[in-house]
Amino acid sequence: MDKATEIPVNSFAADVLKGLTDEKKHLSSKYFYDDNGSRIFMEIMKMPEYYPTGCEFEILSQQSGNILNELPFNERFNIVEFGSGDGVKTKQLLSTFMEKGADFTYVPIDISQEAIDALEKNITSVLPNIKMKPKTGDYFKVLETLSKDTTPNLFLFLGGNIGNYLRQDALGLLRKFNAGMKKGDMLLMGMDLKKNPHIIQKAYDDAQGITKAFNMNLLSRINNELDADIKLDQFDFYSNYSPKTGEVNSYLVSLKQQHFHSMVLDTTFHFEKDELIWTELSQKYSFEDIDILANEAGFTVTKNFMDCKYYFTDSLWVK
Ligand code: AVI
Repeated sequence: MDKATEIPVNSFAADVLKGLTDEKKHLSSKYFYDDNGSRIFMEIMKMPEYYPTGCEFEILSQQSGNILNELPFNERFNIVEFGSGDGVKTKQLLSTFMEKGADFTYVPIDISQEAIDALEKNITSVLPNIKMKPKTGDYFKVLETLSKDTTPNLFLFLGGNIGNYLRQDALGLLRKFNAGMKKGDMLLMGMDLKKNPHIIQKAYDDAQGITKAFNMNLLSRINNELDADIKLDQFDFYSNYSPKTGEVNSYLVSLKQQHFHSMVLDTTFHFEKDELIWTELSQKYSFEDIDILANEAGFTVTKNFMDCKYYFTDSLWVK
């Protein structure tokens, strides 16, 4: 049996094997978020250089009343959140909507039951009267059930997560969201804006090395989960923002010609000196880019809600 058939498809193991044997090496940023990586990401969100979290918090704490005013619903509606995380920012929107007397049910969706349980506890401790129907599992299965009932929906996809998808994949995901939505349903998209390149560069290459540790965690995962012998100090981290394309691309860099072996994959991986492993795309958008993406996915942009520095937008779209 060859290696490709021995290793289950769609697993970390299969993706590492493919990513590190392709001509241009790559590892997906979706694998950043094991327990350790999620902890490092929390640290990133607290860094002064990493502005998106604070900007989106500001938007949702100060402008949720304006967001509510833009919703065309005059009956009960659902607020459906994809990948809800810890809910710190969403809480701002939910509490304003409740203060203003909006009649809604909050439906957070996450693949992790643990994350959903923590979120429910967190939200109900401050908003005990909230109507909440958390769902665990696949976004699209939940969308299918929601599209069968006539209640209008406001969908939330916050945090700038769309920027971590390649253009075609982002479009594919948004088209799938669109297909599961009813005419008149709304989508609030967190999107990071193009800005002074120095600000973006610092956010993804901090002096303390927290973002480096976030990326290096991929190599630790390979060592721990795939029984490998990568020497972590033989790799560095490099991240670059290109104002021309709006892309931040992040990489691990091999500091010398070297190899490592994984017992689980039964494979030795070779690296040239200075060879790169591409780890992440974080796309930044202009308002024109946002319009084009929304239109190509079947939406119209209703309004953009920005922080006071115009660094980040929660962009409200209608189907
Ligand atoms: C989760 N995602 C939106 C973050 C971003 O800004 O692309 C992940 C991240 N990568 C480095 N810093 C933060």
